[in-house]
Amino acid sequence: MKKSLSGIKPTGKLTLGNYIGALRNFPKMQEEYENYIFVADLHALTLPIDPDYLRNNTRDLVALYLACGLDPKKTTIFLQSDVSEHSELNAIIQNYLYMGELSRMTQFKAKSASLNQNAIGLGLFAYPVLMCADILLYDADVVPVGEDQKQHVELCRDLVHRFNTRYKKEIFKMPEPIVPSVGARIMSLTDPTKKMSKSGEKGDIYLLEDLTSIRKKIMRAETDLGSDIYFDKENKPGISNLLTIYASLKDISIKEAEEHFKDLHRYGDFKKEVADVVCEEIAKIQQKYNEIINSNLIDEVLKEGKEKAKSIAKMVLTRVQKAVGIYGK
Ligand code: AQP
Repeated sequence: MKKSLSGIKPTGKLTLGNYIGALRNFPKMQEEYENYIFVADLHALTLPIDPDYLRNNTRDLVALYLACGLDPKKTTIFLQSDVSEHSELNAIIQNYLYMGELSRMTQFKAKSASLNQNAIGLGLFAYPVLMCADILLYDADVVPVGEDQKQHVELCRDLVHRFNTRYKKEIFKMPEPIVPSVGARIMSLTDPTKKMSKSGEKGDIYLLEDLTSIRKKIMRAETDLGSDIYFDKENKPGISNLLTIYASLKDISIKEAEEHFKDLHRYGDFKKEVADVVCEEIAKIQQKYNEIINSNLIDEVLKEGKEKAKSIAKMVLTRVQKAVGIYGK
């Protein structure tokens, strides 16, 4: 059976963007793939974060994984920090990636732009190295991600090619990014030229947000002055973003969504229908989340996930250690 692996950083409250671009697609993978989903808590340390906030977000994220349909019998759910092999593999593969290519990563450039240039953490710069370790430790065939993470998976592919060529053997499996055809980049509702992000502001919709507040944000979403509803990212970024959200949640194409709204000429009516679909989906998630968040299920799932993940990760790490010449392996 082919393997799929993905994860999310517990850096803040999960957004509708995280859900549509990534989380919503995770349970689909468990039907066809041996599925590994982790909480990227070491990655969460790449920018300053309050310890209690990180701990709470971690628990929330596991509860949301379960509430969104991940079944621990079909998916190995675990914490990155629980499997020390991630850090051990990171220490080896960092020698096969170059500072030039890491400094060209779009996410690094975006996240470091607003920082004091003399105090950019090494972890932020080296983020994609650890991400390569995450992927390669489980021999993942596919990695479902939103558009912003695709570049990191491409870098991982370069590393695999470089490493396997150097050791003249298939030490690492070549991973493939899976990016949703609709909804790979959901934008902020107040500024549809910016990505909706956990660390964003009032234009973002959170999975655990009050439904009335979500509805208000959608009704106030930034749009153009026209009245026709069609997809045009350049001239109608706000309408295009709402159409994308609608199409993703309805599992239809953008064309089908345009067709659905073609006779509607009032943005207010359009927004109301989008808000209905979003609130209906989020209400279901919140109901399940509330059942899970205070139960023992979270720790049980993580304990079992840790054991399963560790057994695979150990095997792959040993294979790599042998290949590079670590004594006694
Ligand atoms: N706006 C988005 N639209 C579609 N997909 C998105 N993803 C994130 N934002 C959007 C996808 O969600 C997954 C988890 O992301 P992550 O936690 O690894 O970090 P990120 O990509 O940096 O996401 P955020 O929400 O923007 O986090 P912060 O604010 O902490 O940096 C990934 O698959 C990502 O593509």
